Amino acid sequence: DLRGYVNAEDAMHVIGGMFPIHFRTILEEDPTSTPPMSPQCEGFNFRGYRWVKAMIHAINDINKRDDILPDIKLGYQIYDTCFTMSKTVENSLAFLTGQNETTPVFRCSSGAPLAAVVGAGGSTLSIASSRILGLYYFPQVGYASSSLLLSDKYQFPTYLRTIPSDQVQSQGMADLVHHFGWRWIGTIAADDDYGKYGVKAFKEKVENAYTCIAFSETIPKIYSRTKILSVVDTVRKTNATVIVVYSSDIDFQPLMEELIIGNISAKTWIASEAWVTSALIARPEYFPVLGGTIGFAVKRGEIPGLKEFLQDIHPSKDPDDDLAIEFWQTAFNCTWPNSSIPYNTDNRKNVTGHENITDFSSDQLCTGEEKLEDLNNTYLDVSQLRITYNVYKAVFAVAYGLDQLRLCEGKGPFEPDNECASIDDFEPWQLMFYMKNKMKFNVLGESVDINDKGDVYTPYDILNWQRNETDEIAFVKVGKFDMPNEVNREFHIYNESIFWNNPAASHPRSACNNNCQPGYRKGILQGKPSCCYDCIRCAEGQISNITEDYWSNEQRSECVLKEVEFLAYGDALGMTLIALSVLGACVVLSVTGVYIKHRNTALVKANDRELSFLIQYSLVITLMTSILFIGKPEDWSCQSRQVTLALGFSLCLSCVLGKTVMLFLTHLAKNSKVAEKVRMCFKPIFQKIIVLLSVLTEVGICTAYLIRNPPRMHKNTQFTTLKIIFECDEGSILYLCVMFGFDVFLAILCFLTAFVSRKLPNNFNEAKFVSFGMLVFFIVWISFVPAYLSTRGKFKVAVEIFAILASSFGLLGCIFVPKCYIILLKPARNTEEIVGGRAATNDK
Ligand code: TCR
Repeated sequence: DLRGYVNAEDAMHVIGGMFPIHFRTILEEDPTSTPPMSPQCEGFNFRGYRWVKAMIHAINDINKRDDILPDIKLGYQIYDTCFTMSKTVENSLAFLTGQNETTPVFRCSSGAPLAAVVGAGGSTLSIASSRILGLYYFPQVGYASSSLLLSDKYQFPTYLRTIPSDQVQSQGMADLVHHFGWRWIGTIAADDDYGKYGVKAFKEKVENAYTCIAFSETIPKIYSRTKILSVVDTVRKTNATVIVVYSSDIDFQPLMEELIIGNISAKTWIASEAWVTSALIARPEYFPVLGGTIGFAVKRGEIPGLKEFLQDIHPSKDPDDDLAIEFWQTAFNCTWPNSSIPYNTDNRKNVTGHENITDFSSDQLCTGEEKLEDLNNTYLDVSQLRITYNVYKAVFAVAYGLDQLRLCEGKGPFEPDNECASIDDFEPWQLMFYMKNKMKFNVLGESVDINDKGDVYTPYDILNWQRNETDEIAFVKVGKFDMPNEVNREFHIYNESIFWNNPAASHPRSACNNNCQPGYRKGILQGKPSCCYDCIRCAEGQISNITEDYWSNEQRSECVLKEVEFLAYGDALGMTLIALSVLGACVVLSVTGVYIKHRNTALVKANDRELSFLIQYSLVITLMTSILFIGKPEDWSCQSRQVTLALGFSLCLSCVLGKTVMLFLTHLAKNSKVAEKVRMCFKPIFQKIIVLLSVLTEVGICTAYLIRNPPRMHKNTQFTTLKIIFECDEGSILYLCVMFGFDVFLAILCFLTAFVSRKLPNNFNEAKFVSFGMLVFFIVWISFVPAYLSTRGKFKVAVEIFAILASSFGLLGCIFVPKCYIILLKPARNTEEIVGGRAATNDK
């Protein structure tokens, strides 16, 4: 059993301490065959030993000072947690009961009351002990437990710490990952409250649409080779090149051994605080795997006099100081004469390479002449005092709390009558009162500010593992992360000074798959994280995001001008249609020619010659408007085409109406005297007035249309992404309907009047032919509507031109062809007698 120094009998207050001086307990073969005993520990931890020394050094420093706790001597009582829960719980109970069932490793007190406890190293241990100590409101200051759980003051009301919570570190790691654009990250966590909650916080902060977690592994707490090998396997198989490890060095080391055996390289490791500067991991032989590691380390400090204090150790100084002997034996690999203290034992089962109980004790005896200066060992390395510095601060926090309690005079905070607690005799919870409030003090010129959650916010150094000239690992500071409070943060990194451990020695990429090549886009993979995607060749036109006039090229990697569609003059269809309308116009003109030549014959003169010429003229107009429909639409052509067409038709139909109204009146006159009177008064001028009024009405409608909401040229990309269809947006559909509706109205009037008088024999059955022509007109336009609505693009325009041509030809054919036939081929019938009713229809 191990005992500490006993001196300083005048110590008035004792500060408890818990440190991992050994790595593990020795597992009992069959624990029920003997009475229960506190297990033995093995695996000497130089680093933990240094922390212990730092605590003692801090107490010595405080005892020497006059400004803090003058005339009050502090003592200490330090236990070894052996990095295990059971030992820690046992120690906590010993602190509370004062019963020395377990012997403290260090003790410097006269049995004075215990004021507070510094420690328990790892989070799991702090949590376990804090649950017990918290019951009695016993103050506890942690120096290395950074798990976020400990910020919860409902569960851990008396826990304070001098290390920032892992919220800060996880945020820093997430910022680092985002800074380098890594999108596919593996995580490995120790199976404890540090690893699990650290990784959880990291995941929450790092994950976004572009950044995903490739795998999450845990390192077993109790050594198991199979479990470790499965982690190695995952690391080997993954394509993530960046791996975050949240673990203490002690837990990580067995995995590290296997990674070396598995020869896994070209990964960038992100180290958490607990192993980034650990001598256990930062070994030259691990460099092939771990070189280039980037890690977070809490702020470094210098503790004056610590180096000398550490060096002031020799087994012969105190033959009862078992730890000094064990230290000496382990450091120099020799056996101290007449000592029964074992060292370098390893009782783990199935450890890599060696089996069961092995004893590495050397036969060589220690001489006591060994030189500490020659020793290259973490214990003496004071270049990276980070956690050690936290230990120092933690001791000061307790001292500062005690000092506050001492300073209370007169009115105090405690019930029942606002009393002060006496420094000579107080309860731990009374000290807790002072430690909870306004914990702001100075240690070695640095201000320490413990907030109401018991947390501190200190900056982190970002370290990079590089090799120095002597082939050792150097921790090069490549950046800084500071989070002075929950919201603000500052992240700086000096990219150039980073060493990257990959063949290219360059900043690695980490993504689930390669970036999609130009011409490919991301496609979701079912059941995979959003960072893993398929590269799918872009569909037609998908690159086009610059302007809609552009279209993807063959390779889909750049934009080319989109194909446009409209009915061009050069098109076969366009040319045919133009030819047809020109032909139609020629036919009409030749009819006009015939009419002019035979202008004095009865047939031409019958029923108003001028109207016939106007009809011919308007047919030329309507036939020629089809030319406006062809060609690339422009605003002007869109506006003129429908209007011209409507006006052409209204002129044509109103002239026809002028004629049929006269026929209608003649028809009526046959049956009634009144109608005969009306007909007699009806002068040819009235026919022209009908025409004028109709055309003026239509002009009015057209003008309103053009002013209120005219058609415009429109690039239609909705219908098909392949092309842009150039078309006319008709503006106001209402006006359009009114405009053509008026034409339809005229046509219906024509038809009715003509139909009623169809039996009239005069004018060579003009009424019959007109009603027939109107029927053709209706049929064409009625069938036009569904055809028009169901076609797209240039064919839509073609359908309309067809309708125009068909109706014009229909009118031409029905009204003029029979007459020309008589004029040209049967001139004998072209006499006034035969024309018949001449006097009736034409008052000349
Ligand atoms: N927090 C760890 C333990 C730990 C540690 C260390 C152990 C930290 N830093 C350095 C050894 C050395 C950070 C925990 O469990 O909370």
